[in-house]
Amino acid sequence: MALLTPEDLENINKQLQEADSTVRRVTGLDIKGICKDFYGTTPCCEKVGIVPVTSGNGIIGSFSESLNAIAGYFGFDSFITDMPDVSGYYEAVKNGARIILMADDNTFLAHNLKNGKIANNQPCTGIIYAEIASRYLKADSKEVLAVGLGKVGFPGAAHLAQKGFKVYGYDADRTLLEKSVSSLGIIPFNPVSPEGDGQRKFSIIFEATPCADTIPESVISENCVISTPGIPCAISKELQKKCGVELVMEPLGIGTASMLYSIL
Ligand code: NAI
Ligand code: PYL
Ligand code: MG
Repeated sequence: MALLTPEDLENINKQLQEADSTVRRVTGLDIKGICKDFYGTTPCCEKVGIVPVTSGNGIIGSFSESLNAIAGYFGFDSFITDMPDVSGYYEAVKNGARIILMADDNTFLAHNLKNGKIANNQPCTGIIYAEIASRYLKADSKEVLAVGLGKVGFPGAAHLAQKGFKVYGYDADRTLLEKSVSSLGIIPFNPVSPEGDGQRKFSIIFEATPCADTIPESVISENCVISTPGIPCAISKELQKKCGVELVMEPLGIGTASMLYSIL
């Protein structure tokens, strides 16, 4: 998994507020509104315990603090444990946590101890970014381009296909692309060197890769939305400006909101 850095998480509240206003402009609802509508849940009085984890590459500076800020932003009462790992888990439960948030290098989970529901960040992130893309008010068709069909991208692309979108997709890994074609009915489309029926432009693009500049100008239609959890960003700031792209991109909060709302 591509790991976050403290730099990615700088000014997380500001990043979240900016993402929220873009999501509102693009869909007519804010992130909270989309989560409520999509999962049919609302936070009530669930206390969230955030447990730092030292295994593998260890603690990421600002990770737990960012989760604490994000939980608060979405209306949850949260705290970070003093101790990490197993001792931290024990501390969280002893201090009344009903939801646990914790991540090692492979898995970032949210576990609701009251109802037993558990969420994984990767599918929750893919699904909510795809859901945001699917709600684009100015979309010119039900065609969407999905680039990156890995642990975040595949569930997002599956969600779009399941919602009735015609999904054009690409992954640099041929096996993953073939799996998406056979199991989701995705139409192969390499944005960088398209084959077959020539160049297409999209007003909805969903991207989930760990690479920069994966979306070339040639596939971006006027008033396009790019909904992308992928870090670094799929397009440069210059291209975003030049093409008037509505960019939904934020490093941690939208996916975490999706996890929390999904387990209420
Ligand atoms: P993954 O490694 O499972 O999938 C990434 C996929 O992108 C791979 O299948 C790879 O073949 C493909 N890929 C790489 N370069 C490509 C290119 N130029 N064109 C097409 N496909 C390309 O990774 P995962 O877990 O799906 O994460 C994807 C990205 O999302 C990472 O940058 C990760 O850090 C980020 N992420 C962001 C979150 C957020 O809240 N913003 C949450 C979780 C992950
Ligand atoms: C959850 C993110 C989204 C992108 N990459 C994922 C990542 O960075 N995972 C690692 C999280 C490790 C957290 C560390 C801590 O500070 O507790 N163990
Ligand atoms: Mg990217």
